[in-house]
Amino acid sequence: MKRWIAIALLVVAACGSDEADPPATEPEEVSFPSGFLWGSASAGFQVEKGLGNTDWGKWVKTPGKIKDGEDPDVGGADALAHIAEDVALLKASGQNSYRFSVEWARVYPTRAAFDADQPDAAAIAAYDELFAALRAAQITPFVTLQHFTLPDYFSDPSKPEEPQGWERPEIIDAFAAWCGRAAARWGGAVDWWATINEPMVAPVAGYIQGAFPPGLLLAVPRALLAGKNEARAHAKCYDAVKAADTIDADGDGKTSLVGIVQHQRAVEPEDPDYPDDVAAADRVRYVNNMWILNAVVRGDWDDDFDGNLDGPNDKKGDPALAGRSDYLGINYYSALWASVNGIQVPVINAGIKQDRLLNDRPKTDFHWDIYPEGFRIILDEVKGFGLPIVITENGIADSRDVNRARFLLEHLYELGKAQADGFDIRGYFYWSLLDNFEWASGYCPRFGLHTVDRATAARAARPSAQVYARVAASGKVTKKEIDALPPYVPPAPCD
Ligand code: IFM
Repeated sequence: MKRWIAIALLVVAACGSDEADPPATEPEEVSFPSGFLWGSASAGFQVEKGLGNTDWGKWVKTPGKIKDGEDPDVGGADALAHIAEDVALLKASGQNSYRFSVEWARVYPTRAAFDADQPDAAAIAAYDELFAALRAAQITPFVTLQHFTLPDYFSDPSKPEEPQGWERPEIIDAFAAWCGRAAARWGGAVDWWATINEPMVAPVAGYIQGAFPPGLLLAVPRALLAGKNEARAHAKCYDAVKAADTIDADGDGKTSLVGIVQHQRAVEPEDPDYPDDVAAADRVRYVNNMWILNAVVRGDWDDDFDGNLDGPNDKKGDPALAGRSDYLGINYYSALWASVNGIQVPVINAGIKQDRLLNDRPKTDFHWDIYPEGFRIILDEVKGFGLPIVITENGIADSRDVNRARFLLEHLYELGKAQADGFDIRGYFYWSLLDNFEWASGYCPRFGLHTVDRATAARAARPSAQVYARVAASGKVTKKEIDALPPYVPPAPCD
């Protein structure tokens, strides 16, 4: 059915009805429990320098791959040289937790060093300094073990025809070894571990959309292989961290909480009245939001990604995978449209759009919809797993800081309502602490609560950092304060 006919029918139905539903009452205030993690997130490659020995380090040097040829080694935040300053920013903006990654390739710069377990002394010293500074400031570290980058001795985008990173079978045990060693070294400082950040994003962006290394288009079988190996690597990493980290870092009775971090989109059919688009959205939602969680929580292995467990290589409740997430790390930003029009991704048989969606929602500088209500949609999808949830990322590209306060409060309000409705949400990490290197988009989108001067690396708080500080201090968001904020204004895209 065409969209306008459907709208007309809805209008007629509404006019003809005598009994309108009473408007749903929205709480005046939502609140979060004490002990809630209030933090922000970052990732090594996006804020550190000197990671040229990674797949991304090579990729950024490849002409044409990054907007304006930008490179984190030039004009970046250089976070490991600004540890005290960044910890002070966390403190000043009321945060009690910080999510960041420790970089495998920094700690083991070469394959020989990795094989011999000879970590780089300067890398260890830098991360030790960060852990010590966080401890002194009573800020809980939340540590990601892999955030998109892989050492170049496992992933070399200059040879895209060869199996890359997650496609290579040996990466599974190698990654588990890295996880175990990191957990043994820093387990005394860390209780919260995240294994792999956004395991579905890297294969989709790298093998289907061509925006991440190895830069292939529609190479779906290779993408799916990478995704499968990430699921297996996550499970082995989980076991390795559990075995190596038996220290309760903060004395709360828990030694290590290990989880996976998923990027969930509120997946919608481009035309909700067109059954083929509705079916396409169901397929995309399943592959993007559910496939890997089914695998590592329930052990349900859908080898051919067809949505059932009837295939010859499918498995129900595989003990090598099941039960490998103590919490679900959820990154939520926005909506995604699926349709049977446009370029179709084979196997999934759908076209996907996440930028410039043609609807009335306000947009970010990155052309993503601002869609706080979508938070509840993606939370409802994962409720059945029965696990605690940590919002490991949520944020807005907003260089002028004109929409961030409203974005933040509206999303936290939705989260607070979900919590009141029984969701067990343990923390919220705003993306990001600082403006940083946004992968293929370079320094263009500005997600930070703090700006970073490209010439001097000097940081400065944006006004929204104080809005966040106020919420973290009170543990509350009220409708009144949201209503008092100016409405969203049109974005200022940088591209
Ligand atoms: O910057 C990224 C981050 O690395 C992973 N999650 C989404 C963020 C914004 O695109």
